[in-house]
Amino acid sequence: MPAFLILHGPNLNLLGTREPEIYGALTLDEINRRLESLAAELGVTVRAFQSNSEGALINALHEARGWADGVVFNPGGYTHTSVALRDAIAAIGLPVVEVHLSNIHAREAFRRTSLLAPVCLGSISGFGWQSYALGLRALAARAAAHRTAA
Ligand code: CA2
Repeated sequence: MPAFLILHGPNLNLLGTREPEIYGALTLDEINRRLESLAAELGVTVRAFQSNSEGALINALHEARGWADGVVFNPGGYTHTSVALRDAIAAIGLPVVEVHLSNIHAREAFRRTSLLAPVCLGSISGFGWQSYALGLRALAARAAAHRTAA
């Protein structure tokens, strides 16, 4: 069964406590539970991990090479700054879908640039927690198509 890492970056542990008008009212645990239900529907498995540390996110991406078929990644503020995360995504050779709760193109100018998007399979932004769901659906469909082709 295809397995996917759901990776959450800095400050996303605070979801549900502040700024619900931008990031929605769900907590990170609630989002993870919804993604687990969706995974069961899609016939895939997911493991979720959140860190506020760039190094821990890089380690999680490296470790995913050993077990995951792809990654749904909300890099948070590191989206706009991290060459190290970009290098990690490029290095692991797994399909990574960049997701954002808010529409990063409709916010401050500094959020409109993603250093990571060019090395990701695709990017989904602006659909709240459904951005993660759409990313997971895309990876599950891709894995199914690759299995059929093999
Ligand atoms: O829209 C997204 O998902 C972001 O990745 C969220 C990041 C932001 O820096 C990106 O530009 C877009 C910020 C996450 C902060 O999350 C909070 C949640 C609740 C309260 C405060 C911050």
